[in-house]
Amino acid sequence: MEMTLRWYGSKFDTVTLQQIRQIPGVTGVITTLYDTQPGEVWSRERIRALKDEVEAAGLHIAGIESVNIHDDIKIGAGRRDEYIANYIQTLENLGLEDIHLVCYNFMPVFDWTRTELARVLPDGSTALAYTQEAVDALVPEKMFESIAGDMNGTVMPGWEPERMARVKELFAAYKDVDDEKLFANLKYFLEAIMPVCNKYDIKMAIHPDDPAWSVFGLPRIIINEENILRMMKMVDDPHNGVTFCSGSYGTNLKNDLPHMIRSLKGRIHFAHVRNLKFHSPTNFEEAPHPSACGSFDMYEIVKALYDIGFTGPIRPDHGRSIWGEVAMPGYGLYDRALGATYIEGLWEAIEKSEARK
Ligand code: DNO
Repeated sequence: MEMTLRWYGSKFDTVTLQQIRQIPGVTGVITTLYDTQPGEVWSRERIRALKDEVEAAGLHIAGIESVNIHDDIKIGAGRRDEYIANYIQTLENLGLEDIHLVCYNFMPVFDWTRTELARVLPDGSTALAYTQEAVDALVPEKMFESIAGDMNGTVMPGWEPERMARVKELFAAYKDVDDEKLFANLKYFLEAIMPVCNKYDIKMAIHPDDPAWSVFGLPRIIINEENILRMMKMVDDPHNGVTFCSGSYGTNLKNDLPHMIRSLKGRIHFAHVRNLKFHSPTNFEEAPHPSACGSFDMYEIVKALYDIGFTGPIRPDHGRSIWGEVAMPGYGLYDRALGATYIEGLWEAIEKSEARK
């Protein structure tokens, strides 16, 4: 595995490449062109400039998170073929710049959903949190408004204000899309892009829906082992793979995370490793990474990744806000840095004990 950190680019991130470079063991960043819109072609020049900036700081681009998918592709209407052609062009440009991993999601309307961005924990730190009760009490148009005050002036992924202003319109556009239609549209998209992925060895890594169930009645398909295996089979190409995100699949306590990892051997291209603490099955917060702080056995998760021979990038996922840091919720420096070294510690211990057997 390679330890990495997500970085949104110097214009958008409160964390610098120089800071990331000083986290022990971190050699790469997972980044994006954050100011591009879904459906747009990423130019080679902009990709190269991003690459040069990262490399000048002594790091490298380990992958892209995300190249977002235009809603027309998910809905299967409008200008979908044009947007798929643009996506293919972006993949080609990434391939030509020697970038071989792309994380994306296929969630309708909202990307990840949290109902609190700054829940105060007993130690005084704050974390992102979710309760189903809070979602049930909201109309979708108010979702953004209800959390916008805690964004610390940042633009959060999937929660861009321009997008949120169109929520009503987007809901209407998805009204005939159910799970089956969404699966079919995903298949159509994947079949179209596999040739360029094969040509440039680009691993596509779909991010799970977070939380891993339907919100506001919208279809959500990347939620459990059965669906993800169905997706792998429907376009059976090693470049059609997944981002294994423990914090997203883990929202549904029925998901056996180590078991899922083992069943996806060879198809996990990227891993997001984080812990959650549950107060009830529908009320949880994003806990510090160590097992002792949350509900997951992080050793078992990392061990499963080790056992399947995972060699891709891992990143610690959302961190709490600690030590007075003001950053994009979930994406500050300090708690993610602690997460990175903790995961590295687990990995080293597993590697050495396995070698001594
Ligand atoms: C949230 C992230 C998601 C993820 C996208 C991938 O922090 O995990 O926004 O990047 O769903 O496309």
